[in-house]
This record gives sequence, structure tokens and C-alpha cells, in this order.
Amino acid sequence: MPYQIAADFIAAANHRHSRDLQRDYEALGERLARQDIAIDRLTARAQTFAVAIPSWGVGTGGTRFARFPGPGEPRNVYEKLEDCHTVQQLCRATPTVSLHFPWDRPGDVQALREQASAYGLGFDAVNSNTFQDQPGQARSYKFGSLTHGDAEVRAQAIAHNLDCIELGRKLGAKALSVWIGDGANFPGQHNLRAALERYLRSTSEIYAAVPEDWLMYIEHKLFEPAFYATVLNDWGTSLACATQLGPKAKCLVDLGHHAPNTNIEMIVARLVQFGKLGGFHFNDSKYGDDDLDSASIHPFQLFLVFNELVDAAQREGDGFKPAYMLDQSHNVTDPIESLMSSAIEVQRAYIQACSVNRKVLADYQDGNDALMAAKTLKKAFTTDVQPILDMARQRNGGAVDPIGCYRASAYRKQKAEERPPLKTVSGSGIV
Ligand SMILES: [Mn+2]
Repeated sequence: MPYQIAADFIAAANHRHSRDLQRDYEALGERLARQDIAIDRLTARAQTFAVAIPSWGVGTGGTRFARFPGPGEPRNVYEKLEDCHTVQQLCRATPTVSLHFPWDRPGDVQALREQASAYGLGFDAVNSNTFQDQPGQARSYKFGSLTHGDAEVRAQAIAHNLDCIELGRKLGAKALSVWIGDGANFPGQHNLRAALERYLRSTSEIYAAVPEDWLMYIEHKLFEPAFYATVLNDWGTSLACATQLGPKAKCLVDLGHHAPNTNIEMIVARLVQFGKLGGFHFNDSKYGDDDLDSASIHPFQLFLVFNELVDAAQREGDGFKPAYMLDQSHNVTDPIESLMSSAIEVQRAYIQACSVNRKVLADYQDGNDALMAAKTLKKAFTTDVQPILDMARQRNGGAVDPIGCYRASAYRKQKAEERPPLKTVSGSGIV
């Protein structure tokens, strides 16, 4: 039986924090009450906030140069689920897992579904992979997949996506995410328009197989691995393609897939306005698609993204449910710690955005009071909502101090003993 952190271990750890947390929570409650904000309403929102874990996130990531594996890394999809369970057990904001095929293809699909269910986990969007070749694959994706000039390569890539849908159906997933690395490294390498025409033809065939109660997320990316021209390169192209594909197709925004200094919150507002915002891949970056931990570089940007999302939720009502997932590469940290920390940072941005006084903000906007409008947002951003996040975790049965509790449990040491490294380690991706 694999090691798990015991519930009474978490309860004992929480007990040591409970008095300080109660005091901090009451002090923040008083402060928020002066702004007519009921702290328990924010806590209730934090308790229902959810962001999916990518199965590849529990393994150590890598760069273009090397990967330095850590001890006790999961060696298969079942062990990945174990780690996802631990993340959720402690931080209570990550109830679903997003699988990537063929990396996570289970031998027994039903057994995997039952294992997830035993852990209290569900499955988020399934991800296809046509950006690398698999052993024994008939045709290579070296020069593209869904947009390749050769119809047989395209057919193979389409068939893989249909297979992903079928696996996802059996697992109870409700969405397919499609990111392709297709593009050109040299001017003239491919015809810019013809490549996108092939993209639309291929994705139309996939779209036709997407079940009626599913969504198909298409994910744009400015560059990399194609360094001159990526086929689905920006949100405008993504919006045009999702519109042409139909109502089940929506745009996925990966925070790292834009040029530096791009106003991403504005992209969010645009996609919401046209009904095409599918969801997010959260991460952070300094230079490119760095896949750093969420809010480690640009916490204010993350807050501004959520400011748009909270505004959108008010306007659009219950039907507005973008999919949230972390998509990070943990190269120098324990992946479980990075995932817990990142999930809480995304949750923090959401709660800060929920505490914006939207009536006051709208009045300043109407009165062209730029300074006070900006300060209204800053006030929410600079409010330390940590006691709300800690209380939400405690009320949901998680750990008040997830990383402290995780380290004290020696989980990683246990896994290092249970999981001796395999000779060949399945690929982790930066997507
Ligand atoms: Mn992504």
C-alpha cells in the first residue's frame, strides 16, 4: 500500500496554527467589514475555487538543455495520481487532473477511473500530443502534424485526437485540449495561409467527433518550437478559428504564450465579450514561455486577469465557467510544493479580485477619475487575504500550512523508497 499522509497528521499540524489563524481571520474580517465586505462570503468562494493539475506537472520538468530528475518521481499515471491526491489533500483547490496522451495512456481505463475516484479526484480536459514522435509511430511530426503538407501525417494526427476523445469519454472528462507545435523556422518554409487552411480542415474533423456536452479548447502560442511562424500564433487567429469551428470550440489562454508585455487581461476581456474564452493554462514568465510558478514574477498581472474574470462572472451569470489549469515546468523545486503553492497563488488572485468594490470602481470610471479607479484595484490587490485562504483550506479539511505539513510528513522520502527510478523515464513536456 503506497504511503499517504494521514488525516490526523494534518489535523495535528493544523491545531498548532489554529489560534493564530483565528486571530488573523478576525482582524481581517473587521477590516473588510469597514468596506462592507463579509469575510465569510469570500472564504466560501475560496472554498469552491478549483484549478486542475496537469499530470505532467508532478514530475520534474526540463529545459531545452537538460532535465534533472528528483527523488521519488512518479513513474506512471497511477503514481502521478497519488501525487495529485497529495496536492489536493493538503491544498483543497485542485480536485481534477488533466491527462496527456499518450504519456498517460492507462493499460486499464476503468481501473484508472476507479483509482481517481477512490482519491476523490476527477478528470479535467484531456490533452493530445502531436508535437513529438512516439516509438513505433508510422509517420513523423518533424515538419508538422495537423497542418503537415502530407495528408497521411494529418490523418495520423487527427486519429490520435479522436483516440484521446474516446479515452476521455471513458474517464469522464468533458473537454479536449489541442496544442500543436506546427510552424516554420524559416521564411518561405511553408505557405502561411495554406498552413492555417490545413489546420482548419484537420481541426474540423476533430471537432465533428467532439461530444455535444464537451468543449474543444484550442491553444495558441506565439513561438517555440517554431521560431519563425507558428500556425496558431495568437489570440486573434485562435478566435477566428474557434468561431469558424463552432460553438463547442473555445480559446485557451496560456499565460506564457504571448509576447513580453502583452496586455493579457485585455485579451481575456475580448474573448469573454465574444463568448469564446475557454480557459487558462496558468504559469508565469519573465522572457518567454518560461513555465515558472504562477505569480512568481507578475502577481499583479494575474490579479488583473482575475479582475476581468470576476467582472465577466457578474455579467454572464452561472453559464460562465472557464476551465482553469496549471501548466508549469518545475525544474528546480519539488513539483508537489510548486503545485500547491501555485494553486494557492491563483486562488489568491481570485479572492483579491472578488474583493474589488465594483460599484465604486464603476463610479470612478464614469467620472474619469483615473487615479482613484487605479487605487480601487490596488486596494484589493494589496489586501493580504492569506487568512481567508488558510481558513478556506482548514474548513475544507486541508492543511493550514500545506508546504510545512508536506515537509514534516516526509512524503517525498517515502516515495523515493517506494519508487526507484526506471531506466527510461517518460517524457515531460513544456507546452
Ligand atoms: Mn499550455
